[in-house]
Amino acid sequence: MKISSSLLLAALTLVSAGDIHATGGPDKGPGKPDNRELVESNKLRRGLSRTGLLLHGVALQAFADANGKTRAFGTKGHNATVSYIKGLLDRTGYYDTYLQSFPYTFSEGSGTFSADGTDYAAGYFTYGPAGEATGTIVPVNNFGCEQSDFPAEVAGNIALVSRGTCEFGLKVALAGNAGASAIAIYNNAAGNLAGTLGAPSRPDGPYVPAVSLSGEDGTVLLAAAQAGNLQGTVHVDALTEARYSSNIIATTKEGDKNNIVMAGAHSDSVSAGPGINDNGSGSIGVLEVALALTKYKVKQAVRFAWWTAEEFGLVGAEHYVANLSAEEQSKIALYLNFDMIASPNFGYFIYDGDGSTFNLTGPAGSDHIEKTFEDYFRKEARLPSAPSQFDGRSDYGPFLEAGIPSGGLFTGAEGLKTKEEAKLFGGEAGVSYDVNYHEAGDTLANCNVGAWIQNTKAIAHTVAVYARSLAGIPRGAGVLRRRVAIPKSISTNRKFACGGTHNHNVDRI
Ligand SMILES: *[C@@H]1O[C@H](CO)[C@@H](O)[C@H](O)[C@H]1NC(C)=O
Ligand SMILES: *[C@@H]1O[C@H](CO)[C@@H](O)[C@H](O)[C@H]1NC(C)=O
Ligand SMILES: *[C@@H]1O[C@H](CO)[C@@H](O)[C@H](O)[C@H]1NC(C)=O
Ligand SMILES: *[C@H]1O[C@H](CO)[C@@H](O)[C@H](O)[C@H]1NC(C)=O
Ligand SMILES: [Zn+2]
Repeated sequence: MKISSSLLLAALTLVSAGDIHATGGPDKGPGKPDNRELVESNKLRRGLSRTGLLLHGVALQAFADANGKTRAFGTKGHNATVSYIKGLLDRTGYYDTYLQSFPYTFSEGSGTFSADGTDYAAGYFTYGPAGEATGTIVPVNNFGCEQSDFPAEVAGNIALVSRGTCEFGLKVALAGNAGASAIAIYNNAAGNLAGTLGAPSRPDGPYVPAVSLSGEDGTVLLAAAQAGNLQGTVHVDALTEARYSSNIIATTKEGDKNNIVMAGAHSDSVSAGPGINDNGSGSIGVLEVALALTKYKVKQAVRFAWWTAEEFGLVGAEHYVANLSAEEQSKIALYLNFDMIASPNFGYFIYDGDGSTFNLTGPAGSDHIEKTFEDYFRKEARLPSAPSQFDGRSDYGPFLEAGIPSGGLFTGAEGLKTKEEAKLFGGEAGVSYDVNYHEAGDTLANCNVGAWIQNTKAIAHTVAVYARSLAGIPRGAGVLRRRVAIPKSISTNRKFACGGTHNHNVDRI
């Protein structure tokens, strides 16, 4: 699909004139009877519009284009996204909205690496310091997770170590302790590596300039370094600074605020790494449902959230949950997460909340949410679905840790579609769910609009079901919520797909 500039103009004109979705809301004018009905799945789904999804997509695209091609947190493109979403919600009069603004350390950079005059493709680790170093490339023993793994010769030289066993941040800090002038970490499997040091600093030692290398290059370099006297140069350019950005929180004015149905997505895109972009399908799907809901009454209050800084590690959602008192947490009946919902080679994946497939069971009620989605796909949409690993590595993680039942949808990322999945969903087996992702070109053309619409309908269905009734979700004073620890060993390695925001930079190990 080609999005023309006239469609963009139409989108922005419509949006600023308030022509889309401005009809809902409790304020129907003086004297007019309020004849709105209780929300119902079929009706809410009929209120969704394909044009709405596409127009919001065009708007977000325009914000990115006008602001250095990114909507990463801490940039004007992200703030424009936040203003756009909040503005549309406020116009309905249906929600109490607020921006939860807070500072977080922003980091971006790039790295180069060469050895004996040959350049190797190198990546930057989020939070790595800038700097340049030249010296002998010294292999580190084991995985560089113990100080004793670093031989004395790394002092003043470049440490070379494999990914694995412990966090990148620990390897870099221990290299700093050992006096290394820089470190190169190579992938322990084929392919490139990118990740984060996890925090701007850590107590184990000082960071030194760090670059990532592919598994293939790492193997070649290790052999050459072991053969003797391999000279290398590491160069890192980096910017690290505190930046303010905002979560958007919108709660229906109506409904039981002691039993809140919550749904969220994140509003930031990744920063402009090579070939990395985001098209916000999850945040737009949630927005479209939030706008359609304004025509109806709700029994339970419904709260929508658009999180900031997911790219930097679920920061917005973590900040939100950490800032809730225990009482406020207990008022949230459940949380629904929508992140990547329009991957081009998609599958309809539902978080495995009951642990039946991936053995991580959510707080009681998560099983019910999974079943609600499954039943919807099977009986209403008449579409296949499959379970998706429920690993807490998106914005629902902090909710699981707080014992709040959670669920959500996912259309797949960099993983390869299996033969069975291709039979089930169509598309190509042996190809990534997001194969088009890295191609430059039209944003919306990269999204599977059909999957996007189907998933947005599934969001609407689930919101409608739980806004009417919390049957199946344990509630009440006697209910003890089981907090679920997110296993540290799970490394998501998820690049994000069209509209997604799972970022490779989230990997810490
Ligand atoms: C974005 O919004 C936040 C919160 O209002 C503000 O503090 C920050 O300066 C803004 N950032 C940019 C880049 O405009
Ligand atoms: C949440 O943040 C607000 C504003 O910073 C603060 O006043 C409040 O004490 C925080 N609440 C909790 C429970 O952390
Ligand atoms: C499932 O998880 C539990 C708890 O983490 C663990 O004890 C058990 O061994 C796991 N089972 C399988 C089949 O992986
Ligand atoms: C969406 O992705 C395309 C390419 O895949 C990119 O050009 C565009 O800037 C992205 N849009 C947004 C809003 O991030
Ligand atoms: Zn994500």
